[in-house]
Amino acid sequence: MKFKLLAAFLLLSSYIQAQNVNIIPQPKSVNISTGQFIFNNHATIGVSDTSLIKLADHFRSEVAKAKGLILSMSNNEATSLIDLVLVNTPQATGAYALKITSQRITITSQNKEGIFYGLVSLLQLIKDQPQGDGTNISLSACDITDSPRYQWRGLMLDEARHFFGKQKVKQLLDWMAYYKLNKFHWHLTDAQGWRIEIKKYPKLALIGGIGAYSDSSAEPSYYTQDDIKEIVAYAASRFITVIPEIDMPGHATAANKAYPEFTGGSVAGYPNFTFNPANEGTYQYLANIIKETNALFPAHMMHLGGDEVAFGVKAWSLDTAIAHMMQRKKFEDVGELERYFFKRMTDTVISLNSKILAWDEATGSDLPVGKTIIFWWRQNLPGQLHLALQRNYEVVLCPRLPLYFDFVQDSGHVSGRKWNGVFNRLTDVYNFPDRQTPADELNSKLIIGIQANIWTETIGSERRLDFMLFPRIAGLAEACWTAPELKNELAFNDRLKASLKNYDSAGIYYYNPFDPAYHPEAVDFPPRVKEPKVIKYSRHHTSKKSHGKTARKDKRGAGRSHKKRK
Ligand code: TNX
Repeated sequence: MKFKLLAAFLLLSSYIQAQNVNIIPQPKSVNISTGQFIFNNHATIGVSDTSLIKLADHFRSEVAKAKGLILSMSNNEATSLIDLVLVNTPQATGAYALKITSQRITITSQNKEGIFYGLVSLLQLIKDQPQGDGTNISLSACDITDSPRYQWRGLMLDEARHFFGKQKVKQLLDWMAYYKLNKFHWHLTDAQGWRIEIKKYPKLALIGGIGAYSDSSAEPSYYTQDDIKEIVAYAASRFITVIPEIDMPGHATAANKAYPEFTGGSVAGYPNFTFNPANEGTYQYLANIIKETNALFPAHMMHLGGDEVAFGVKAWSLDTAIAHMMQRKKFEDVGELERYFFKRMTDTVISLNSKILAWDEATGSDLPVGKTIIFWWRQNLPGQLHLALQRNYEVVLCPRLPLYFDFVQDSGHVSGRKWNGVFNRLTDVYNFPDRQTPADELNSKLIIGIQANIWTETIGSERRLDFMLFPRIAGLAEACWTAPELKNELAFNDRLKASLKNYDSAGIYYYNPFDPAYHPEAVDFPPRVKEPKVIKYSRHHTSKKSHGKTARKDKRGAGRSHKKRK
């Protein structure tokens, strides 16, 4: 009896083993059938359309990297073992079907994105399997159909605070593609550094590029326009759109270091934080920057920031030229001036036929519906999300909780942010947005997707960047892609556990939530011991309407030192 039970157990467990289809993000439907496809050097690839050759090539090089198998292209579709087929039936962008039988593998989609994602799923299945005897990898026969929940599946990297460079960005794009993420938001300018070459204003990169958050005299680091083109092309071949962010009118210290004639002045803790709204030259200068930048990014989307202007805006109230301008224009407060500034610059973006993207502060500026995407980041101000939807703006959800990856992810970690003690565990990321967002908003068609943001004040090395990103990026992927009714955290954890070996073989220094001691926390800048809180009365932040009601509620912004804010 005992023996029979054991045999039944072994049979069952080998059956379960063979049944594993470890794909992250979880596809829409997976049906396992009987049989195995034996994958080896003989597996030739055929395409129904020459436009798919590049995708096949990409897949071939990934398989060669992962398993050392060299696949060849077949010019005869009938005899190829892996078929990529574009079909005419209408489908969502990115949707695909992947069918594995013992004879053949077929990927079909109506669009190239879909074929690409089908190949990514296949690659994940291949990577999941042990090599077998010699070079044979056996894949369970199965039928997968899949399509994404959201069309915006984003990741933002802040390279202004710390610069990582082309190789790291390419690696990041590889992993984004691996997880079917498709929007790379590149935060290229901020107070601590300007990271994009602008030919008309070379000092922006040469002088504005000096320094980093942890070292104000670090040698200039920035991307040349050729670098940018290279990255954009690299991303495009992985179906990732790159969106540059040129932050204005705040977070402008680095630019103002290079061209001080356009500074909006300084206040304690925020030297030259804004551009000068009373200097007509500022608008032309920024318009030229926007034009040059826009020409490098074929997506025709520009993020103009627009966040946290309140930090530097006190300097505006102290400047006589700005005061005169406000009188002339009959502006009631600096908030109105801020909106005027932002509107002018966004008009420039629109005149170039590009969409405007901006942080949720911009919800109050009268930006054109249909051409604006609002990034809701202040989770403590749900009213901003509500307002954006009410005004019919498209919205990307990227609330600090749980989507800021500069936040701590484990109670034992010391470096990184928390919000009143709350931080961003993998489970929080995974369960977003369904547990956290009110149903009527969640169901709004205007929510086009979600995005995680990696701010890098505390991240100065690739090792720590990895540590903060992996495996939360996997949780993000499933939050972005998988239909809510199919999400199953236990199953996700199993798939993730099984795939950690891929991080190991890629040399990724990841946080292991199943074994936190596996890689100790990567700390680049040991946190300073906290000073006791002193609550000061700050006239600027508690008074006036620079941001209307909402800003006043954002208490984190008020009266604290720069490093602790936001
Ligand atoms: C808020 S999100 C910021 C960034 C900081 C980040 C740190 C946003 C629009 N502004 O400037 O780097 O918090 O978590």
